[in-house]
Amino acid sequence: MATVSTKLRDPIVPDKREALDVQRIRDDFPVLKRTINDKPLVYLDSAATTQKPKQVIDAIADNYRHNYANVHRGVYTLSAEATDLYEGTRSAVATLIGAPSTKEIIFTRNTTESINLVAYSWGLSNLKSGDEILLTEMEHHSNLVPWYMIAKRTGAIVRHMPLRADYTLDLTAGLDMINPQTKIVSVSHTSNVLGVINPIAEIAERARKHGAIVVVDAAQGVPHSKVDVSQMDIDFLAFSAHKMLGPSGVGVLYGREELLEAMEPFMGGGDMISSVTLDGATWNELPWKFEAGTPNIADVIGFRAAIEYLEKLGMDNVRKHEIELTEYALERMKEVKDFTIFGPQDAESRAGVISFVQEGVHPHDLATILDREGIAIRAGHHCAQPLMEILGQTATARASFYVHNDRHDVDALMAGLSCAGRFFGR
Ligand code: 7TS
Repeated sequence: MATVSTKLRDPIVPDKREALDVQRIRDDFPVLKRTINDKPLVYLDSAATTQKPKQVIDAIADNYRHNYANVHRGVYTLSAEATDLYEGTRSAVATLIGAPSTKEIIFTRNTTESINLVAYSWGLSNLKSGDEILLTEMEHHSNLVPWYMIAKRTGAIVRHMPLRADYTLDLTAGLDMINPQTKIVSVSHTSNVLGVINPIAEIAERARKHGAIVVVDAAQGVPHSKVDVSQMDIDFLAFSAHKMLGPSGVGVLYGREELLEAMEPFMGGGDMISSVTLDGATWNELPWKFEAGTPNIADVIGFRAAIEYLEKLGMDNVRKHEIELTEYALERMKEVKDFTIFGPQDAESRAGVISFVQEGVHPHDLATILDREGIAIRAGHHCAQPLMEILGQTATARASFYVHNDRHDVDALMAGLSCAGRFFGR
């Protein structure tokens, strides 16, 4: 059962040079007042999903309390209010990612559904036997499996850009794999295991020369830095609200308008039609053509509060804060004996997600021991089994940072690691 601690950590005197005032941010997250096993919660699993600030929790509750009704249907006041709030989030998303039009923003359930939408809707109509789908060796299963499924149905071939020994993408070899047969290049913005940030604009430029479309899995990108679809010149971008302080059950697909116009709907039902007769149906305008059925109304509305929260902090400050913290963590991790970090060692060129193994300690055992200390990290294959095979691991431990983490959390992790080391006689 949850317990609430009254005094959790020493007050920090905010340092003017630091990008974020973490102490103030922490006050916004009710869950951070919890203890786990009588220890203050140290949450280091934001790459899996983020905790929610009270602004987001309140926005969702407010909608249910005051403005909840179905959207796009009713002429009555409550439905008009809910529709305005729902569509307001769409505008906020378009602004956040530099999309020219709200027609290009489709709400889905998550990144996974967004990628499936592109795979099924664009892929099934445009791919034929012998066409190539180019991915990378560092993808999450949600940017692998949908393409395997579509390749099976169309006869297209899936290829993977390789990694270099330093775990970054081998861009020279990767770009050479783009050829006239390549119809889709689908790449993660940031690896959820390695923390590698990929050179999307360069990949997109080469893909465009060969007429391939570019899909970006930005599940770990949009939450942590300024991501602009126009600057990267890409066709599709997928991400999830729950990894950026927003609610679970809301995802985004950005799609270039002319491509979305030409695509068939992914799912059929209410709201996505213009008219239906006994003989067939015609489709609604963008973006609603791709939003069949009653959407996740209150959570989409709550997502806006998350975007506003991040924008108030400033995405550049969010990124800077994560670099500072990652630099500190990488430095401190050098103290640990027989310790391997999978990913670049330079904080400036990577994200704040650090995968590691400690020799002689299974990652799951490590995560269990850390949990006893109130520290939440992820252990497992992180839904990237092909990458695990390349790393020669069945699992890694992984700590990931967000806006409410500070050096105290890294220090707690390091104390936990040495405690685990002692436990396993290292
Ligand atoms: N792509 C990447 C790069 C991810 O990190 C994840 C989730 C997804 C896609 C899928 O997102 P979803 O919202 O559709 O589930 N990554 C993780 C993780 O690293 N641990 O748990 C989920």
